[in-house]
Amino acid sequence: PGVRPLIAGNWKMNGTLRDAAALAEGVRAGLDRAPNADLLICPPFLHLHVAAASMGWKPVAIGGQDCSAEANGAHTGDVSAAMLADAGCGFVILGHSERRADHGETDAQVQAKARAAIEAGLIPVVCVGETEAQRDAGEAEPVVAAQIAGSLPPDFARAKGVVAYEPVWAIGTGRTPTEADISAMHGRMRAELVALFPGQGETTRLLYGGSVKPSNAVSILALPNVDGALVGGASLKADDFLAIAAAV
Ligand code: G2H
Repeated sequence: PGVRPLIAGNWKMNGTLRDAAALAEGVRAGLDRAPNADLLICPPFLHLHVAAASMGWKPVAIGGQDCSAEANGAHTGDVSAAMLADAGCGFVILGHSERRADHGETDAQVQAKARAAIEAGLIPVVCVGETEAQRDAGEAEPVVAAQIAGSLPPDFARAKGVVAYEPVWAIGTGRTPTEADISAMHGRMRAELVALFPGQGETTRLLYGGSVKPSNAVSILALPNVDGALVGGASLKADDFLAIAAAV
């Protein structure tokens, strides 16, 4: 009851235009398997348009995997939030650990991007998560709490922003935290959100991400304060993605 789950597919940097069209069509064709979740697919920039078109431009939401903090102008190689909205996006993933690692994105930069996304009418999906060394040092919760405080702009909850917890050591590795660890972290994140956004943080959607697959989706998605999943590898097969979405 309350928050409708969101199952988001992060396609990362994979596939061809033809693959993107086929994958989007596969998800659309199987939609009735997942009546209890909202679905979101996030193709690479160049594949957004073909994915949106084969989706029929609606039943499944489309998102980018990043956007610029700037509105327009001399920013070679960047893509603005307004361009994503114009291409059919309703969402954008921001601050994924791969962008924080590959491009040195900081909490302040992620927050600026989230502001730009909201300004353009997009819903930001902001990713947070600790490294293995931080977890081993017992710092996982304070690290994630600091990322939340630093990466979310003041109007984040009002704009229906989504937060995804992705422990860096669980991404693409096949390893997942224990259910107790996920519950504890999501409980802490909920408390941080309620403190930051009283009256709104209670219903901010909190996704879990990191090696979610059909075989672990039922147990992860049943945990308290887990309002959906951000799925990488398993979102590249329509059947697996739909099986995860059917698990809520
Ligand atoms: C974490 C996740 C999706 P995967 O990056 O964002 O990827 O499911 O492959 O671990």
